[in-house]
Amino acid sequence: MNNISRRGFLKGSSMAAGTLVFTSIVPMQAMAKPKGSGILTAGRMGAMIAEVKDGKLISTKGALAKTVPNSLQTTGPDQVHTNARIKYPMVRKSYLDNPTDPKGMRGDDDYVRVSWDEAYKLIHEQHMRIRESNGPESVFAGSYGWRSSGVLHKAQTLLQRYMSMAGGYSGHLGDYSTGASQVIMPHVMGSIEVYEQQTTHPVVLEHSNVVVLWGLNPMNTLKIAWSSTDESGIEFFHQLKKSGKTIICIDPIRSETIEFFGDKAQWIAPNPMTDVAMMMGVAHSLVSNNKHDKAFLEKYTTGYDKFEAYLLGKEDGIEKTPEWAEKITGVPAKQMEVLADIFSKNTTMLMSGWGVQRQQYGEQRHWMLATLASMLGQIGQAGGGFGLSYHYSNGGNPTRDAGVLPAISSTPGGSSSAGNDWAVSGAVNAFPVARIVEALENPNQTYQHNGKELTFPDVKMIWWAGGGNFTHHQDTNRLIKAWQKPELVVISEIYWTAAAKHADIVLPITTSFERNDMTMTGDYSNQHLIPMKQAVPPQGEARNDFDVFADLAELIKPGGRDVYTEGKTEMDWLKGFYETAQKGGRSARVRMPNFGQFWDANELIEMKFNKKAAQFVRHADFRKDPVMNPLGTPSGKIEIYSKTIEKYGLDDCPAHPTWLEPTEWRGSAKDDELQLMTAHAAHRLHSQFNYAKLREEYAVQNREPITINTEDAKSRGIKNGDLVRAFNARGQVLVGALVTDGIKQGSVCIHEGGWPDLDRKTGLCKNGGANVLTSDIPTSRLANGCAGNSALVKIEKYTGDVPNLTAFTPVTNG
Ligand SMILES: Nc1nc2c(c(=O)[nH]1)N[C@H]1C(S)=C(S)[C@@H](COP(=O)(O)OP(=O)(O)OC[C@H]3O[C@@H](n4cnc5c(=O)[nH]c(N)nc54)[C@H](O)[C@@H]3O)O[C@H]1N2
Ligand SMILES: Nc1nc2c(c(=O)[nH]1)N[C@H]1C(S)=C(S)[C@@H](COP(=O)(O)OP(=O)(O)OC[C@H]3O[C@@H](n4cnc5c(=O)[nH]c(N)nc54)[C@H](O)[C@@H]3O)O[C@H]1N2
Ligand SMILES: [Mo]
Repeated sequence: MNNISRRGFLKGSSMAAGTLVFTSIVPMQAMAKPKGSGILTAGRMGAMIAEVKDGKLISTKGALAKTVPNSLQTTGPDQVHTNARIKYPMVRKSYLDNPTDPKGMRGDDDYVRVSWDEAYKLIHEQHMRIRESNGPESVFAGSYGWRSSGVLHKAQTLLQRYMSMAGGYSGHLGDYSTGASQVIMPHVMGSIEVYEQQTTHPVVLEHSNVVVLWGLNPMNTLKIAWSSTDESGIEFFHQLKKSGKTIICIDPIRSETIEFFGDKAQWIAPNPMTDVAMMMGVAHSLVSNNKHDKAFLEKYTTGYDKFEAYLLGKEDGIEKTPEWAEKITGVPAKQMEVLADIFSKNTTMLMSGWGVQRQQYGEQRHWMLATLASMLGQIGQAGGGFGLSYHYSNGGNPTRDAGVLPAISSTPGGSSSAGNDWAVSGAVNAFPVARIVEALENPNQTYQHNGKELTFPDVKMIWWAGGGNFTHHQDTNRLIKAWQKPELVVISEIYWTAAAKHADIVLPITTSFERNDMTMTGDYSNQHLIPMKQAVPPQGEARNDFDVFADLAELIKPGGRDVYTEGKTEMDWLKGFYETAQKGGRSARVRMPNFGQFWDANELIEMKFNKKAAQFVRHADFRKDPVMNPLGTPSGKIEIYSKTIEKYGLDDCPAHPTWLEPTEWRGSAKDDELQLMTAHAAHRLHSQFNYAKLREEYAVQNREPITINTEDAKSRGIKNGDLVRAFNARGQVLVGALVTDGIKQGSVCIHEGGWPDLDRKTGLCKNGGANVLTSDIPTSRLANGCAGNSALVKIEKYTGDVPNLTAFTPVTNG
């Protein structure tokens, strides 16, 4: 299935860097000594030094020099030694009693400890029974999530590798992060934009006069990267702060980033979900003052005339003036006029994050941003235009000349012609990842996706490895109901998460500190190659995902293990990956030491800076010559009006950027409802580390905090530090009040990622999991993206008995 891979862009971006001609003697690439002494390893949060004493991991610290500390780098000991870990394979009691017709509810049963062999046997028998009677489509292995980094121990890929040997599976399309934008942007720009190299940091620092942070919080979100952070992004924003440039932050919350900029930036707080109206207010002001770049629009875009007719009210009778936008956004009209003036007079870089598109009608946000940038005429110009990945994986850090690591593939041998007689088959069906509950509720039903009619599979078995679907998915209570539908749910996990507590079979998995692996840093930069060395032995009976699936492959048919592992051990695989990187590096004049030398040195490799790549300007080629370098859209130009989308005939995604009034937003709020935002947390990676000591940095009375505007708190008799009940028709959560003027009145925020901890009697989530309250709607039928940032809630001071938190209590031998 054509799934967008987060690592797919690596190929493209290293090409963009250009390859130098191999000339004379190539010097050995620098091996860099990490800071401090200990074992060099890495995670999403960067290179780390691990300290071990008496067989225990006692500390992890960042291994690269930095200006701003990264709290997530300290979580190693908690990750390994927390009481929340799964120690042995466990089976839900009623399931073990009768696997073909179990009694009871998932999430409401005891667990029984079993041996690994018993667990394997049970899984194998039931998996094969379900597969034989219902076909490969009935087995969902689309298992999404932020499993630990590394090129070998990739939980989802390893699961798919096993499922492909078993005859195929149902998978997923897209992701939760950019579901809307990665589908709309190819129609508009011919590329997904969200996972692509940005105009570089040095170019922005040299050429941009105005930098706009339109809904991004990089000081939080750059603490991690998909592979591992190269830590350049936070340094870039540090330099930007000192640069004296005009910095404008548009966010309903005075985020950590806005706090960080202090008086060096201006904060504008629109109502959540209204950015399209705000951009239209700015666009209208450009047109009425004749400041839009007509030559650019003519040469590089198509359909602007239709959009302008809409903007000026010729289509629907409503002129999208700044005054019109003020009523929707709560931003003064004058301010939008000032922005139009500033943007058009200066080299302006419009950066945008992704929270704005994780909302109902999320497709419109970046389409309108690209339209506004087109009207400013600076796309493809040094320091101008727009960028959708400055807040993520260090977009903008120049791409290095590098030896790049490959990774294990989802089918043995890398393709279906693997030279063995196994029926190797990939995903036989795939649905948009955030539609999982809709899929469970509507087996064999058709639905619209990106102009196609697709059919949901009839899912009978689910295996989740390396994802936290009970925290990441919207409307937890609806999920719990739908979760009862399959005949078997298997979870491979490190911790007793809510998902594990709602599974039939639970398998204990190692953390990345308990195995050997490797990673690049930076996603776009390939700045370093880091050994991820094992620091401590596997804890309890935990096993590596790799070994679990290799064992199960042997049960499919004798010899299966060798097909799965290709006859290689962990270290054999790593040596092979390294040698591929080494070989690839040679063509870019990068020389790397031999594997043994590299591995023993306990040092990382810093790849070679490329001056040309450091001057990369996104869409510069297109700007230079749009005929020779057309965009990948049907017209080859930026499509402000899309005839393709017109043909789809969707009410919820018209053919040009449109202000569509959401179902749940401030404008539809009744009584004293408030709009809920669910931004990503500073001291967590989604649900990961929610149990860790870092919790003390943010928890209020040991619950997730809810950020409430001072006026909204006052009118409800809520004080800072109070326990609060937040609720709507979908559910209720217990949270702790953080009262501040740093959030737009009428809005509250509970960060995504708090582990659901539902009280069985009252249904109250005792930990404050945001998704208990969010609505499980698609962004639109174009992209079917996650719209977790769209919900109304009420809040009140909590006066009932205070329940004990059980979110992190492990299930013990029942
Ligand atoms: N309301 C709302 N909801 C959201 C969002 C939002 O903004 N608002 N954001 C969405 C976004 S962008 C995303 S990406 C998702 C994130 O959702 P996920 O990526 O699912 O979240 P994580 O908490 O990172 O889950 C990773 C899980 O994998 C486990 N794990 C780690 N390493 C390994 C391993 O090696 N093997 C195995 N088997 N397991 C491992 C961890 O213990 C953890 O439980 O959430 C989405 N949900
Ligand atoms: N520390 C940490 N870093 C992470 C993650 C994490 O969980 N923790 N998750 C990673 C992942 S998977 C992803 S996808 C990215 C997420 O990156 P994003 O999706 O960009 O992150 P969010 O925190 O959801 O939103 C960014 C900012 O947008 C603001 N915002 C929300 N709604 C609106 C709106 O309607 N209008 C405007 N103007 N602003 C709005 C929020 O207040 C927030 O400050 O981050 C990655 N980095
Ligand atoms: Mo994400």
